[in-house]
Amino acid sequence: MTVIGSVARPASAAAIERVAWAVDGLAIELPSWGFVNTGTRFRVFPQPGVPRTVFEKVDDAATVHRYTGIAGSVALHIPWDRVDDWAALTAYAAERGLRIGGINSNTFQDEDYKFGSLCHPSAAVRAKAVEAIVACCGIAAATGSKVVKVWLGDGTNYPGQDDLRWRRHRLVEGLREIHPHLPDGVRMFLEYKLYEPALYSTDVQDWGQALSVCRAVGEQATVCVDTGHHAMGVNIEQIVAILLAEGRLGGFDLNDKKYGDDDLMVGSIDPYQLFRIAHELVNALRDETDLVARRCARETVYMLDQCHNIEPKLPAMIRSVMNLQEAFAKALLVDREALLGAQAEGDVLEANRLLADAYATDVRPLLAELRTAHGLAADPYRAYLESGEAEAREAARAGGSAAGWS
Ligand code: RM4
Ligand code: MN
Repeated sequence: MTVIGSVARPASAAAIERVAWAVDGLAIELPSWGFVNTGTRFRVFPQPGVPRTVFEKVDDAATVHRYTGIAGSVALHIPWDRVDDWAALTAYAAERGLRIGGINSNTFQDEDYKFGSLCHPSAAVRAKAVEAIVACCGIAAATGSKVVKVWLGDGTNYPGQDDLRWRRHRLVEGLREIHPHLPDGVRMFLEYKLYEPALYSTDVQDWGQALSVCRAVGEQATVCVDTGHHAMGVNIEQIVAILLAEGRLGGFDLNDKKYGDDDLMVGSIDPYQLFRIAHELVNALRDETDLVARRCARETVYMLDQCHNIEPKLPAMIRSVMNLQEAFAKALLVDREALLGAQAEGDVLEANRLLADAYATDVRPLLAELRTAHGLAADPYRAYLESGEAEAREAARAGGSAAGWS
């Protein structure tokens, strides 16, 4: 019911039907590392109740899924989440309604990787990095994961430090070695980031570099868009549109930022940008004339890659899932027929109004009704806060050492 003043009226059935996909089709992946203690280089503020093991990370992800109903997979980071028995971890997740999502490789926290991993001048270090990512392919096979994610900290800090062109050759060569190890049906995601930890040049710096590398590497290589990994002012939705057109958008690492790679809750700083990104995805899903983009949009993975440094982590994850649902619900409300008409006629203002109006719609009552119809709490965030689960989680996890990024 939509409550306006004291008058309650049912939300229109047509509107509910249009946004239903945000509750029964959209799938969000949660990052195991989003539940652990994180901070900035200045300080990590530990929180009570933080997971101590990968099993407890899975428990937290399962809790977010239980409240939201659409967060049914959890991504792992290797070696942070390494276990001896992958079948047991996969079964543990499945008992809690979760699949194992992307296997994120980590070739940035070892002493040997000081000057890079796949792009390192030393062939021995490059071989070690290849082996680490090939091991992630094995973990994908053992857990039923469909994605091996490669994000590299590789780059240089000073002009002249290394040969930029040869670093690129080494990158392509390394990924080509890895590609045949991807199990059937598993894609490699190559994630770009403009800078950091390298401060002068980064080897996979932007979407164009990532796309051209993927093309050179093989059919299963696709680009991952981390929304926090762009320079200020970059038109991310256009990047998304281009990657969809090329059939090479693999997935997202979702978060929001004000300045750098801030890893704030998705949709918390610029919800209009998130809506514009969602619009490109929904537009591709509806486009019967561009089958490459449509198929790519269907397979796109929506993972959260966030750090909750000062805010409580589970409520922040729940809120993030809800922010995404709202962005997609608004995008689903865009009248595509009318938009195509306005575009064909060159009616700039009407085309823009159609987007702006959809964005301005308050979709929260529609989503609340849909959630209730699916047996979920109308407001998962409030429901979690009132459930007492946060307190129980803290009490159950007193003692031991909380997990972090190691
Ligand atoms: C990087 C990048 C990766 C994430 C690591 C922890 O900046 O966003 O996706 O796995 O951080
Ligand atoms: Mn990321």
